[in-house]
Amino acid sequence: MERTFAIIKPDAVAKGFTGEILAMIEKAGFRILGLKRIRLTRPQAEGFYAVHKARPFFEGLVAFMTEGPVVVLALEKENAIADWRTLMGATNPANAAEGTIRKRFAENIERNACHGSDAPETAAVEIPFFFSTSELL
Ligand code: FUP
Repeated sequence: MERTFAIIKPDAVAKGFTGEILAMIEKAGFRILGLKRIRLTRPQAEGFYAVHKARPFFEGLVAFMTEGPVVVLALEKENAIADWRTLMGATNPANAAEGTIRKRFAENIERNACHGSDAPETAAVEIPFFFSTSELL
């Protein structure tokens, strides 16, 4: 079993896609270990995306991620990291495959509906960023 970290981003939450995305997650065989609906603070968003700090899109990304509530999730499944990235689709929804979350729900490369860890080392940092061990059931 592998764990990954996911976010349903402010665009998708605001447009009322939380339920449909959670249904896609469960239908794809992920077990939801942890789930909360929160609004990221600026320090949280800056810390979470620290790896992108030097990128030109950083400020816009932080502004977007703090504009409204998100749903943070810890997911478990065999091959969870790769399978969740497949279900999300390409970062830019213009390149995302049919049936993926980003193809269905994302607006553009920035307002792209969801996040997923890109490697085991990333998941190992991102899950504890939002969940304590006792919140993972
Ligand atoms: P992903 O792993 O698919 O979420 O994509 P990246 O780690 O490459 O990018 C993280 C986030 O930065 C994206 F979800 C959206 C944002 N981003 C932009 O806003 N513009 C870009 O050109 C690239 C990424």
